[in-house]
Amino acid sequence: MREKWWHRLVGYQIYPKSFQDSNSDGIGDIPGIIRRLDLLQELGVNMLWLCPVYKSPMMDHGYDISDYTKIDPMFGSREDLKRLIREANERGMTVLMDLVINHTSDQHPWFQEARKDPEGKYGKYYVIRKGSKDTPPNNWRSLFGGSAWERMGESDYYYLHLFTVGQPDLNWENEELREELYRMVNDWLELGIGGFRIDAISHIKKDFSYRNLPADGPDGLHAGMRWFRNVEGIETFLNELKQRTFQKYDCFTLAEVDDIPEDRLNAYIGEDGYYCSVFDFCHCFHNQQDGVWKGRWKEMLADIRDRVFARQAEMEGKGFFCNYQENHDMIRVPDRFLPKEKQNFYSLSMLPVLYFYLAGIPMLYQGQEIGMTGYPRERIEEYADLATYNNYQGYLLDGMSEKEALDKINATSRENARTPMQWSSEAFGGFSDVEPWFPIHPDYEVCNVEAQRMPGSLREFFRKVVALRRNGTYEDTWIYGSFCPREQESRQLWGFERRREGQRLAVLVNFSDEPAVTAKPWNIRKVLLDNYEARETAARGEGCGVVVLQPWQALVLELELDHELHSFK
Ligand code: TEU
Ligand code: CA
Repeated sequence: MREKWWHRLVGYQIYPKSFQDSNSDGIGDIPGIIRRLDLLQELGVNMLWLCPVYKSPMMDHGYDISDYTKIDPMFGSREDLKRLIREANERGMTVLMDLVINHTSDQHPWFQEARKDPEGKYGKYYVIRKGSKDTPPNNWRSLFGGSAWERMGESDYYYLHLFTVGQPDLNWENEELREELYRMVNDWLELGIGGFRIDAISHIKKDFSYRNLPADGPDGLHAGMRWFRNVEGIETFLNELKQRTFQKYDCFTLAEVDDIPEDRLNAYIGEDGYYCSVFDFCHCFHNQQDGVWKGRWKEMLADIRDRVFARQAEMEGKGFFCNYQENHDMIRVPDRFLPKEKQNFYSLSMLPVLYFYLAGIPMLYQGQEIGMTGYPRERIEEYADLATYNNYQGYLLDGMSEKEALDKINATSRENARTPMQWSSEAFGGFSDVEPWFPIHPDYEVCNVEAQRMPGSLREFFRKVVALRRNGTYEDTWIYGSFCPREQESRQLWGFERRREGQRLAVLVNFSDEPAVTAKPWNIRKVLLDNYEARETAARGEGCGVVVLQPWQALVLELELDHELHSFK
């Protein structure tokens, strides 16, 4: 595999609205991010992905862009962004912006023009179709609930919005529009960013080969994914986008694409793929609080392991997934993977070890390093997100009581991950000196960065996890080493090796609350990381024997090279 600069990235996602306020308006901003750069450097990451900071009416917190060329004044100015890029670079970090080009805001001047003349130049920038007074062009359901179509005034025209009603989908079939987008993308790259996280890009091509489908819910609508996700023909757009923009800058591109069939992985993220990397979605819909996994967290983690390992095998030697456990669209991982009563230092510290040493680009989300969790609300009005409201309405329509619907929202809403960052035990967690736009989790008094800048804390453990991933002695094996699953028969252990000439590294984690013993001997040369380090745990076997693990014990190991090295695979 040809080496690339971005193979060495370890990312940290920032949700700017909730990261750090610098001008006392209760909203996080770019100068606030700059103020916290030293702490990010201390954590050890070398790539920052900023969720959108462009001009936006904030119907979807910035994923609805009304001017691609401007920074929203709420977040600061173009000068602030330039300073952030410079200061991040000085600390060895590169900055990714979010690229949202499946849709704009309905406040974008293009859409304002389209409203006036749906058949005119700008009407052709969007996906507009004729329906009739009460009947939209088809019964697709928006990804965020309700019809995906919105009527344009009193006319027969409807516009498509796969996301909120304030996010009309762009018409990628229109070359003129594509040219505008490429120009814009190149302008941002000229500013010196390291690349983009690319939003919802799997949806840019739509297939209109049907009108209505049988309803799949009480709302009479149909989820329609296969007509607007990874649709045949999207490849042409993706190739063109890459050639006209990213490729010229050798930038890092990380796309949000779900459900790529194995036979297309190479086209997507192979050496000459459309993108450098894509998020691996394979665990995203696992939540021990909800759905099929309710109350079955151990089985769930075993299932996640099997899926992640299968994905690793599919990807071996082809390219790089981005591995992560949290983002701004999911509840926090302690709540998703572990019941409340099982959340403690040991269980939380084993979580990053599960994914940081897999093949791919590891990514953290703000607050993950201190173990932030969700803040269940008592009233639906305490949520701010439109998608969350739509889901709530959907649950009521499905026959749930208000209490049941709210419980489900508390257990699943993506807004749980969007509470303000907890920096210190000061008022409002040091996030702001005024009431934040979205209430901070009351546990900030104990769970905060300042309290965890000391030995034995979760954040310190995350620092070690990152440092070991970037340690020059092992880094090439983490990046380019082969992947070999181990202890796969176990329902408690998450074990694998990474091998490269002259080096065998391994991860061995007990993801359960009971002690565990390996089935096979592990030929340990050196323990590189152990979340029980601070305690006496002589139980661990060294040398040639089987390994006994404490509940939640997470080990990163260097193994002896031996004759088995070649026969294992
Ligand atoms: O999310 C897109 C989204 O909701 C995905 O789960 C989508 O269903 C997936 O692409 C399916 O393949 C992104 C952002 O992360 C989210 O915050 C925004 O609200 C959304 O796009 C709209 O911009
Ligand atoms: Ca602010």
